[in-house]
Amino acid sequence: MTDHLKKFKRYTVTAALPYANGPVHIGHLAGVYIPADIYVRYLRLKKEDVVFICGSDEHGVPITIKARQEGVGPQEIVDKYHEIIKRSFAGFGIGFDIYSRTSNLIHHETASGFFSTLYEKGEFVEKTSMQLYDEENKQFLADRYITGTCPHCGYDKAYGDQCENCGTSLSPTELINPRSVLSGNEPVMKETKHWFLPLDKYSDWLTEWILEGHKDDWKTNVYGQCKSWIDQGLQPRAVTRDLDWGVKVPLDEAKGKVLYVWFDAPIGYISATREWAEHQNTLQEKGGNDQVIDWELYWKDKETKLVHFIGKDNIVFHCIVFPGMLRAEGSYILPENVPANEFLNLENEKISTSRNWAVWLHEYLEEFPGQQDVLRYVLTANAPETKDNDFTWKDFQTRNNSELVAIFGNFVNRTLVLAHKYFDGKVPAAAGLTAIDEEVLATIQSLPSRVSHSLEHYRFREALSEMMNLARAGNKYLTENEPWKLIKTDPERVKTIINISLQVCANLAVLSAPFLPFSSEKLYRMLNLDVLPWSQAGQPDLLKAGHELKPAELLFSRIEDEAIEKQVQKLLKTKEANNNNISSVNSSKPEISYEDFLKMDIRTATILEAEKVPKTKKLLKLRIDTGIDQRMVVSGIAEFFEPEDIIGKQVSVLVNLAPRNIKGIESHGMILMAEDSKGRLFFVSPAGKIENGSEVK
Ligand code: B3M
Ligand code: ZN
Repeated sequence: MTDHLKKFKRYTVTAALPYANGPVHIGHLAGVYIPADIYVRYLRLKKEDVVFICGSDEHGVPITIKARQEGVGPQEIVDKYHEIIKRSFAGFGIGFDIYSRTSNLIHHETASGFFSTLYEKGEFVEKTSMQLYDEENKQFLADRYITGTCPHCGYDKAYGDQCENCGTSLSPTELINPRSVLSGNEPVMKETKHWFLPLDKYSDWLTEWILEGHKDDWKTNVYGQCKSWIDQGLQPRAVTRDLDWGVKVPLDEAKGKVLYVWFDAPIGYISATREWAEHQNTLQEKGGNDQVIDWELYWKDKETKLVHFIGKDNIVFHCIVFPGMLRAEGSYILPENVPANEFLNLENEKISTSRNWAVWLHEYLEEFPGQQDVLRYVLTANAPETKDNDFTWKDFQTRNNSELVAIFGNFVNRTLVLAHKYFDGKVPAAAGLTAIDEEVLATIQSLPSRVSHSLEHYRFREALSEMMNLARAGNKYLTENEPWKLIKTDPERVKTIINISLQVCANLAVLSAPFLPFSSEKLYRMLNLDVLPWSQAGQPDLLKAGHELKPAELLFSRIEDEAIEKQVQKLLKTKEANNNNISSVNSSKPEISYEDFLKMDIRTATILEAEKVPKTKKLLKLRIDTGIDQRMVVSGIAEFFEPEDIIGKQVSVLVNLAPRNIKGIESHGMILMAEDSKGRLFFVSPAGKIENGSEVK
């Protein structure tokens, strides 16, 4: 049965645990945390029993790499970013019940216990395999610790697991010229033992559970990825790693090994739930309450609906691997839905932490104080729900000024101001409803179920736009009825108009709460109302006649061009810095003109004879055919090449270099060589046989 139709007793909602190796940005918010927060706020308003779980993912290789880069230990890194991330989420009102961390003891115990259970049940297969090893550092190398040239696009800083230039997933052995990040040496192969979860065994079950069972209720992007993984044939997955940072593998024979971060991280949801329950129970005890929260109900009871909010790069782990683990364990429920989003780009470019191409949440909070809802709104209105989407500062400004300010804010403000002006801040009574009034009341009544329907199907953009339809309807109602004119001729009628407008405001306070919690709270305050449950939405009399209102406050304020320009400039600076970086890395020499370049006459030539220059280690004396002539060249390549090996080789030669006397031999030109970072030399040879004397230009 699809998840939208089933009735559940309680909800466990998780949001992906961000890696604590950097701050969080708008891509995180748009992809995961805002939709999750909207969903949870909605459930809470419906008075559902829900726990909202998140925390920092503090293990894994990227963290150890970041620590190396910054010259500190991994613990220092995670301590720093855990705090920054936690504060950013709180700043945007993401209302987790707990924001935990996987370095907590309770997590280590839970994850290691989970592994032991599976181990004892015989759910793993053990395999020894050959893995890349750095002999100098005496350490097996995680994929991220190996760099080399991408076989697909030629990018020379590809990682062992992925090329960040062309996006292809790689395995370290595919890299051309692989190097250890630790020592710069070429890694060697060494035998190591690991434990694998045999996902191939779960293929039939996954087909039935996802491909048949969730065809209609999982998002097409999620379903599609699952299908393609399953169709490709699932392979056993290693759940352990040779690494010294993480949850230790609880086996004597596994010294120096930790659980793979993708094994321990999702268990982090469970550990965090346990931690939350323990904490709640302590609070309750202190308060003399003996009602005990049982964390297991949130993970093991069939009447609990488990929903994972994630980004699209996490789909396989949440839909295939983690469910496989839960099933292997046997006592857990499975996710009912995994509403993953696609990616958000920034000004038409992929958001990138390493290139600093992002809008960082902690910076936004400082630069746009009190404007959290604006970003929440824009990121929801433009959420990458079905495809990648783009965030631009221009669009941010437009949506604020012409939607939040001009429609929602303007309507609420006019209503409140008029209520104070004409009726002394007391809700006037409505009487003698006209067709126009009935129409607005019908909108009020019909919207909650529409918003609910969209939210329950994880269509947050649609839900937001439905909510805004109410503001739009209110705005239009006010504009068309012009109470500011009618007040002179028909003050009775104005009472009804303001009453109905106020009812729209009250309904907006309820409906906007999941999306714009800060503004909704403000609105409740102006209306002098306590927060209402979702079940009250849709009613035409949330405010009784005579009810006293509080003074009007501005809900939203215009964002001016200067503020936007400042952000655009900031991004331009980033771009400049990135470009400078590239040129300083790539070239250590001053710029030359094209004319300078044209002065060099470089030709293809063939080595005819080669011999060592006596009493030198490095020099070879070469006779070459340049196509123009035959001549002698002395070249410092003797450490890398045996004379007999290079005879007949085609090379490139700078032929118009002024003759130089080297060790008593006149050298007429220079053989071009490429030198790698280890100082090894390679000929720069034409890719195919070509006549001597061909110009290289
Ligand atoms: N930390 C990956 C990510 O941030 C990972 C998510 C874990 S969720 C259990 O994309
Ligand atoms: Zn590539």
